[in-house]
Amino acid sequence: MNDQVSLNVSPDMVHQNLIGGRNVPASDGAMLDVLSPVDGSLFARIASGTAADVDAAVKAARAAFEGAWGKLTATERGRLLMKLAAAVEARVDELGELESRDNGKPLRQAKADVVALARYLEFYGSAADKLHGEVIPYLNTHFIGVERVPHGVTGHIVPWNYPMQIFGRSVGAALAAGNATVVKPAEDASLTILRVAALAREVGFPDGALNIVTGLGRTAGAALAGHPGIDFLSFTGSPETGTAVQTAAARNHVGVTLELGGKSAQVVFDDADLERALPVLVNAIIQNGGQTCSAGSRLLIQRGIFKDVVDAVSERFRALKAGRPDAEPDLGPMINQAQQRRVQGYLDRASQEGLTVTASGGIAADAPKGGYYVAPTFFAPVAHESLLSQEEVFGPVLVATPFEDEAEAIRLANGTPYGLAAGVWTRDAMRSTRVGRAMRVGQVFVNCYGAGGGIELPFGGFGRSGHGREKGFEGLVEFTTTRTIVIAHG
Ligand code: TXE
Repeated sequence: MNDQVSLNVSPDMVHQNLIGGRNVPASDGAMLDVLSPVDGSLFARIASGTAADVDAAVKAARAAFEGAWGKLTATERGRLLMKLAAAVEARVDELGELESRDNGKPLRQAKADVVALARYLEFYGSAADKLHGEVIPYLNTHFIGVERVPHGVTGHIVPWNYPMQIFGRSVGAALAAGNATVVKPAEDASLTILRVAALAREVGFPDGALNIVTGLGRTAGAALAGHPGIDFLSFTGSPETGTAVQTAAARNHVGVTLELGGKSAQVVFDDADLERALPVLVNAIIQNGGQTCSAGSRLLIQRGIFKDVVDAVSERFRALKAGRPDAEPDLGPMINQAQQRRVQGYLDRASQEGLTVTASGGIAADAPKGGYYVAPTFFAPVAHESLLSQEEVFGPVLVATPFEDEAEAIRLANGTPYGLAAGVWTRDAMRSTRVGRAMRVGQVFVNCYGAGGGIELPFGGFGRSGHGREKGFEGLVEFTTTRTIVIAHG
């Protein structure tokens, strides 16, 4: 029967928080239902964490930081992370299937996320003992050392779109740097993070180094953001919640990295290699159903080739299908009904603005009826000022806007409140460098588009896309601060 999705996971899994190395229910026993976006069915139950749970987790982390975890050398921490990387990598199928069911990602993408998580853990594990401080020349009578030290206890509020990757880049870096961590996964995608935390215990992480409190943002998330025992916060999610998290952090005078999404442009000049560009341009918005912070959601196309590119993109869009993740569709369902309605709301408002759909894909006939599927939709031309050009839809919706020349391309690309990523397509090397360097974003891709990939590459935003950097060595530095030691010796 079409509505039956037979992924290899138990339908009645019940998950508890992980606090101080123990699986514990929420302090008041409350649970949340986990619905699979694949078919809307009840799939698992997780603890609905409370402020008391967050408090217990922060205390457990502090005890670990001051105890067994804090006493490890950087090399020992690194080795544990490498062991965890190997344990994750050995479970690509299991974790991939769990993620696909929980989050709705095509199985292929979910497994790619597992591999990326293993790579993050490996990258940060191997970097743990390579984060060196400095010696500063000063007075001849003094020796000055600057050491990189962990913040202490770090809080990590993780969204649902790439749970494993975002856990890897944020928690992996924090642990490598020596912090003890408390993680609040998104209520819609907690299961793989809980599983990875269980693996961390199995490979020998000391109790309390990694604590997980699942639950709602407004309760568990807010309690973590505002907890006075947290020394640094990492948040990925919406700008609105980012503001709340940063405000809470400010009350405790602690730093925070915020990654808040984007409205990233792909700038296509008339000398671009279109054969190379086209599949990438489409994939950049379709990957993960457009629920990617660095999705290439705006196409800026030079006027002379505008019609040709729009026709070619339209042809590809018409062939796209959203469908059940185990059938390897172009895209799976949206994460939940709210997100499905949000995307539909943007499409409705676009039509009220007078926009007509240029091309759309479909929903596969065997997609379960209760799932949160949305057909990919392409609009061209769309005015730069319109809602669809300015706001992050976080769904499979692409807009195209023509430009005349380089100056206009730069103005349009930089013309939203966001600034996360950009793509530049041209065969002119000088222009690619000039335009690339004019982009007010954290990552620019020339004749390619990473759309979130790149474990080694510093990543983060300008403006409404947030601040601070994760990924790469830069991400490791972010989870440290410095201590300067001045030693008089003469
Ligand atoms: O985000 P939230 P939502 C964008 C995207 C999407 C929109 C809404 O445009 O359509 O945000 O998604 C926790 N204090 N992105 O509602 O609320 C929450 O439990 C502390 C972009 O899911 O930001 C979850 O763990 N925490 C994005 C996390 O914050 C709170 C990824 C993200 O949820 C909280 C996701 C609170 N008051 C959404 N309220 C990206 N940058 O990739 C919620 N949370």
